[in-house]
Amino acid sequence: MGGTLFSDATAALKDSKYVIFGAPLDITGTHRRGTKKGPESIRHESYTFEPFVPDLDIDLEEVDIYDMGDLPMKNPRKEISEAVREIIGAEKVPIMMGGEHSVSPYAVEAFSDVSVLVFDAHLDYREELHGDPNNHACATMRMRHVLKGKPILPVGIRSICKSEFIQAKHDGLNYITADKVRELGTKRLIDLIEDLLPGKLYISVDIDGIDPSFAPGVGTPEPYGIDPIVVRDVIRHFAGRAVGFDMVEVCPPADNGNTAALAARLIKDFIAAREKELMK
Ligand SMILES: [Mn+2]
Repeated sequence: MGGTLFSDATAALKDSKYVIFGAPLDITGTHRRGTKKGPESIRHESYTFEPFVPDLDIDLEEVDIYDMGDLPMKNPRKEISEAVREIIGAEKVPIMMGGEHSVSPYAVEAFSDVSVLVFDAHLDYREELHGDPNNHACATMRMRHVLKGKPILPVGIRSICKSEFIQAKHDGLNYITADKVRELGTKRLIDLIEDLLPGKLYISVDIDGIDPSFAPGVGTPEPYGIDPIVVRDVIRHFAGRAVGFDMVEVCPPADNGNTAALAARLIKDFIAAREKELMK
């Protein structure tokens, strides 16, 4: 089966608990371009998986999921923040598929009270790049600005320019490098995230946080990355506290489909794990 909607997104909007949408923004990519095809490719690959997630004993066919399609990206900030405000106002969980990472701050600014967990290879902690504060290389900085003091924690980091390094130290920004993730192991990594991020969570997954051997279809690949199983297990652990989720930077022209498949699978795992947590 193929289709234009995410698999298992068969609910009507009014009955839905999860609202998936695409934000195919692709204007500031600095290396390989093509993330505008991300949502389409993730939806396509989502049909390769069984709806049943056996290790969680959750059947996604029984979960109310709605896919509202792609936003037009004529005014990305307005479209995304308004869509997310509407979704969370109706007490549903938004799941956004990028597009470049610049879309994440527009979603985060719709929330009034979240901490943000980011997976990324790149610290994205510039005030601007090429004169543009909304460049995808500025995503963490932008999110920090809209969070009004709530913490943001990038995990999987291994690319930081010198000015970002100095700025992060000056601001007291916590981040966890890919090497630190390996040193800690999953359980201690989860404990550390628990300590650093209180309350409700927004989870932003830049798929390039995962090693390019698992996720080669990205705009800016960065070797020495983290394992998708670690990302899955952290997402599963924190899903019950998550009120929003995004999956960004899948770049289909650089992909054989496996990166988009991994992205789709992580979205499904997020939903299944959140359902499981809410049953407890
Ligand atoms: Mn990145």
